[in-house]
Amino acid sequence: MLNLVLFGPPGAGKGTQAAKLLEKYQLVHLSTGDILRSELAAQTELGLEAKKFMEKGELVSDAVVIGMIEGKIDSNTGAKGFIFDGFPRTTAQAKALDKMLEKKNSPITCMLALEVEKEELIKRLLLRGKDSGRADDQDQSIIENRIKVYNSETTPVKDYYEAQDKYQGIRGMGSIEDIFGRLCEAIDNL
Ligand code: B4P
Repeated sequence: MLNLVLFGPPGAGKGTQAAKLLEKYQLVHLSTGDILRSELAAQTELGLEAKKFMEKGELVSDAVVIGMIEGKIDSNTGAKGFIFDGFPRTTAQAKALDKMLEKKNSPITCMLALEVEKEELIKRLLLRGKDSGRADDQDQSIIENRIKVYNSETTPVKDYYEAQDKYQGIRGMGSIEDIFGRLCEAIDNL
């Protein structure tokens, strides 16, 4: 199985590149951001609880996100592999994911981390906020908070995979096609 963690700050292009990668490599895409937004749209209890955090640019609790992902992994028994997008975002989530995959005998193959400068992240997210209707993309102070939370709570996840010799940094600046090419090259060389 090919199990990839697509990593990077908000606006790095994770969702954008995941959509292209899953088509090419026939993987199942698990985006915790997308799952949480669909829970919110359906006004479930989980979605309404998550909303309080998402609208401030804070992380939703580990227990909620881990439970959600576990359910999705279990319901995709025939998958050739997974692209984890926006997850794990804390070291506790990374440890929980390792445990879930251990049970299936198919560990994370690699973490691919998109590296993008802060000014570019803010520019991309504000642009998306104009037409997506996503509240967390429309306010620069919420975007700045998401980047701050990423730097304090999420960057340690990089060290976690680096210690397992599974980390690869990928330049995330430039055109979507160029970045896709860099990701495919890294995957094909695994
Ligand atoms: P996410 O949905 O993961 O949102 P994101 O970090 O903003 O990244 P996304 O993947 O959507 O954007 P992308 O970079 O592709 O999280 C939202 C919230 O959910 C979090 O703040 C948190 O509250 C909660 N959450 C999610 N997962 C969680 C977890 N595991 N634990 C706890 N809480 C969690 O794209 C951004 C924009 O850039 C797009 O408009 C795209 O078109 C554009 N773009 C992409 N590549 C480009 C390029 N090369 N050039 C120009 N524009 C580009």
